[in-house]
Amino acid sequence: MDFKIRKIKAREVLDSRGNPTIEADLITKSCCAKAIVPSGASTGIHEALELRDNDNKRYSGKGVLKAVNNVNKIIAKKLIGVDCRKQREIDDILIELDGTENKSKLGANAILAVSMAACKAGAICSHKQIYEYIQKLASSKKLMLPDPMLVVLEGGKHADNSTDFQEFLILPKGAKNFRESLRYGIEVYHCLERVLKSKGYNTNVGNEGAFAPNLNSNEEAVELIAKAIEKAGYSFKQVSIALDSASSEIYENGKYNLKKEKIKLTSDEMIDLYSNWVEKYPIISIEDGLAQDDWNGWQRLNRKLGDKIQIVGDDLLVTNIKRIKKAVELKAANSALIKLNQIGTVTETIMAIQFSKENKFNTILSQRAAETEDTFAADFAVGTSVKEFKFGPTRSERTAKYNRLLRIEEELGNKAKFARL
Ligand code: 2PG
Ligand code: MG
Repeated sequence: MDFKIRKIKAREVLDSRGNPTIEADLITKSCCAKAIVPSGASTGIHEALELRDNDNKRYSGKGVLKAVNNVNKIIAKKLIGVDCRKQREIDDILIELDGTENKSKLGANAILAVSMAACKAGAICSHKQIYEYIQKLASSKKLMLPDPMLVVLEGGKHADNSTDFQEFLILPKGAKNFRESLRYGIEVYHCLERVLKSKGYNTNVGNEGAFAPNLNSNEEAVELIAKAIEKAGYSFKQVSIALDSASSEIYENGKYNLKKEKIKLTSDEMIDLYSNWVEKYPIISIEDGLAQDDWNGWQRLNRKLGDKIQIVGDDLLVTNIKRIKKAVELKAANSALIKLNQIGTVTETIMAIQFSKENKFNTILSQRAAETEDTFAADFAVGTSVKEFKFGPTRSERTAKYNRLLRIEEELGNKAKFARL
């Protein structure tokens, strides 16, 4: 059998927001795999660079032909002849070829498309499911179905005229397996639709398939979701609430601008707001509660709430071991959001998960605002046995991942461990 990479070919395709993104095909004599890269809306400044053309004559400057060219002309040449099952070697070559701290030469989008395609090809050539192959790469003890974490109401950069905070989520915790958890979550989502309608709010959805009504305040979102959970017949033990404030986006001159409330809060006032909400509502996780470089604020937030709920770093940590290490040392968070395209290779993402787990951080694999039909994230979550899986509940680019997880759960039968149990 010949597992050497013979050809790599990239092209420009579209993501779920109708913007260009990059797809790469990787071909050996024995197999062929393709991967598409997602893209963020509220991108953190410490993320690896997503290379765009900035040519305003095409797609308002958002084209990715430079990244495509980097794959076809530069990356392909270096990787031809390398065994596609050598994920680490491939990723090391990609990192070295780029040579920059944030992958700004070749583009993290170009690099990740190839890294993911190599991983899929490696699985096919090894006659393994992608999740099993990743389990080996990640030396995970078990294959685990994550807890679904569903975005049910969104605002911020993901929807106009909605809340300042970007995401309001639900975490079904009371079910005995993934399938049932997903059902709990979807039932609450549909109940929320009815609650919103009954109050005269619109039920159009934002980037991630969550409702984006024009509410009177940010807190009203939490109230309505709590109502929907009860109306759906669940207790707050069975289904609880999570937030992603994405607060780097509302951080202006040292204060957090809550336009809905017409107030600007300091870090300490934000921490008070969260503490108050955690007392009043069944909130068990807060992501990016403070801005990406407000390390002092994060330390105080984690000191105040970190032994009760998840304090999750997204823009703060950007799936980057160096920043996760800093958060561990400073005790600035207790959970890491993980996004493959924040760091740019499969190997570095796995290392970020391993490091987080070793340091007792919870790990949450997350979608981007712009997703694609690629279901790699579902296999990746099971293979690396992350604890939670943050994806919006509707629209095919999101349900594709949930449907893949349902198939994996069925396939694994009794072998499937569930994060909850
Ligand atoms: C986030 C993500 C995904 P974006 O902030 O967690 O929900 O949004 O892709 O816009 O960064
Ligand atoms: Mg986030």
